Amino acid sequence: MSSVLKQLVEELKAGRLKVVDLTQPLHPGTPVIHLPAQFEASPGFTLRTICRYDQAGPAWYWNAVAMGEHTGTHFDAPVHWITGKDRPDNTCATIPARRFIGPACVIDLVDEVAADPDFLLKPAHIERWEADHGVIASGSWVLLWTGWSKRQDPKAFLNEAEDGPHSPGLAPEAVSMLAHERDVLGVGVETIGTDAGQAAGFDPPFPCHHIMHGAGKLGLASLCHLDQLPPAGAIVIAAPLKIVDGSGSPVRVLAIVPTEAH
Ligand code: 23J
Ligand code: MN
Repeated sequence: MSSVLKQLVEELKAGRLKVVDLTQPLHPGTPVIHLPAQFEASPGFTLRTICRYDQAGPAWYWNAVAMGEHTGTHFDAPVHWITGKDRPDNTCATIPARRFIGPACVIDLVDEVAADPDFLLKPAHIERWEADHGVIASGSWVLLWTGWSKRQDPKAFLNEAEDGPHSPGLAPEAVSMLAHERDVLGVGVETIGTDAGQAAGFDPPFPCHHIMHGAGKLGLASLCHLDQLPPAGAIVIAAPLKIVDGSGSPVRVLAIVPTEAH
C-alpha cells in the first residue's frame, strides 16, 4: 500500500485531518437562479415518495427526485457554456475523474462583501493572496470565501432588486488571470452561480462562465462552510453525477483539512 494513502487513513483516524462538508442541504426550498424573463427557467428540486413502508412497498422507503442540473450546491461542466461546447471531455460523463480532486486556494473576501454585495474579485486581490501563500498552483480550485452562504433566507440569498440580482463574483480580468495565467481547475463560490448577480450586463456577459468554460475549466456554486478551510493546504473533492451529455450536476463537495491549521 502507498505510504501516503496509509498515512491519510491514519491521519483521518487520529483526527489530524478532518472532512468538511461544503454542501448545502438539497430540498424543495433550495433556491434556483432567476434569469431574465425571456429565458426558460430551471426547475427546482422536487421529491416524490414512491413508498415508505406502506402498501406501495411494505419493507422499503424510496423517492423519485427531479431538478435542473444547476440546482443547489452544483458543478458546472465546460459544455454548460457556448464557449466550451467544442472542448474535449467537456461533459459530466467525460471529464477525467482526476479533475474531481484538487488543492484549494481560499480567498477571504468576507469584509469586502459585507461592505458591498456587488463586490468583484480583481487581479490585485489574487496577488494579495499570493503574496501571503505563494502563486496559485495549476490544477487548483480557487474558492471565494464571501460569507454569502450565511444568507439562509432565499430572498437574502438571491438579493434581487428592480435592476436584477446583487451578489458578488469575479471581474473578467480576474477570471482571465485564473484561467490562462494560473491554469486553475476552476472557481467555486457561495452564491447561486459562479458569476456575479449583475454579470448579465458585463463585457462579456457572464464572464466567469464565458472565460472559464471556454478554457475548459470547471465551476462550483452554492458552497458553504468555507470558513472551516485554511487559505491553503486543503484538498477539495467534487465529483458530478455521470450524466451522459450533462452540463452540470448537483454534487456533494468535500474538503480534507488539516485540523492544526485552524
Ligand atoms: C445559465 C445562465 C446564466 C447563469 C447560469 C446558468 C448559472 O449561474 C449556472 O448555474 O451555471 S449565471
Ligand atoms: Mn451552474
